[in-house]
Amino acid sequence: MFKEFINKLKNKKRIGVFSHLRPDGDCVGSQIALCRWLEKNGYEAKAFNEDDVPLNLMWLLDYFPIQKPTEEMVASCDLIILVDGNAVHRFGELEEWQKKYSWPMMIVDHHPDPENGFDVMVSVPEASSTCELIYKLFSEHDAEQIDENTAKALYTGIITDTGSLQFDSVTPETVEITADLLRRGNFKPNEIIEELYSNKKLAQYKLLSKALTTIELYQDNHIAVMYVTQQMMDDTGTSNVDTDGFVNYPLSLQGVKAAIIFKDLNEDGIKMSLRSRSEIDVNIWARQLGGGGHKKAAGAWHPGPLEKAIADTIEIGKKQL
Ligand SMILES: [Mn+2]
Repeated sequence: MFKEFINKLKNKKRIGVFSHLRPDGDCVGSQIALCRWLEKNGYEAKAFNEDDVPLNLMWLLDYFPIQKPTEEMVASCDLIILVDGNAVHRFGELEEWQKKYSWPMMIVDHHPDPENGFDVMVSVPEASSTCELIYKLFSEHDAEQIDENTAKALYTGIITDTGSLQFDSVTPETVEITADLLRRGNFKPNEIIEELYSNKKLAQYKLLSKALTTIELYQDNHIAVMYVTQQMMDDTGTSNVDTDGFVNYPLSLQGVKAAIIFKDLNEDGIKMSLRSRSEIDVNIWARQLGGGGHKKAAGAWHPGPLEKAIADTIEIGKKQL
């Protein structure tokens, strides 16, 4: 899987590794593990993201630093690798710089329908996570290079991208990989879960309680909708990042096939996250709204207002039922 990838690195020295904007656990985990692999194999790796790493993932930065890129810093790279995304515009200003510097570019990713034009693509839409792919880079090359910190970074990405090994993207192999990471990393699952999830603030639960009252069912109770407004966030002293995981509440209602959370962020518009636990493909759904993602989890933006965003989204989703 990584033969061409490894070949392409020959005679290169400085490698810039980008993860997508608004990074998640899979992004950060795969970026850090890949940078550690590069450094172990004689390359000079730099990890970049324009956005801040979420608070519950900050501990991973002890294993490899992620910096905000400047044109100057990236200009000196010989090659760029993108992880957990397959369209350059998902990586911020890099898209503009690429036009000027035309670095060779490779991707390692598991989102469907990659953009054309990459020099090497390790694109596996069936994979549970990009971290599962980076694990394979190690195992194809030299599994002994998976040290304790790398194991924790990879484990984090697999856990966060699979809802703690609950999604249908999880295969027996995914579970075998996580077992191997536990062994090599010499840690217990709860150590990572505590870092990731046991850090809720009371204010977040106050916001959740408001959001729960907005749940409505559509289309014979197959589609569930929940929303959060800027006012609700202001009243509880929370922000957009505090809505993480909220969509799982409408999604777990009996009989619901897909759920959407709408976040009304005033002048920024309406941000929505779509989730499916059925044959409904929310990637197709989100693409019709100008967004995208995976079959079971996708996102999109709507200019608003909220009522129109909900009506338009239901109208599109109806066709998939
Ligand atoms: Mn991912």
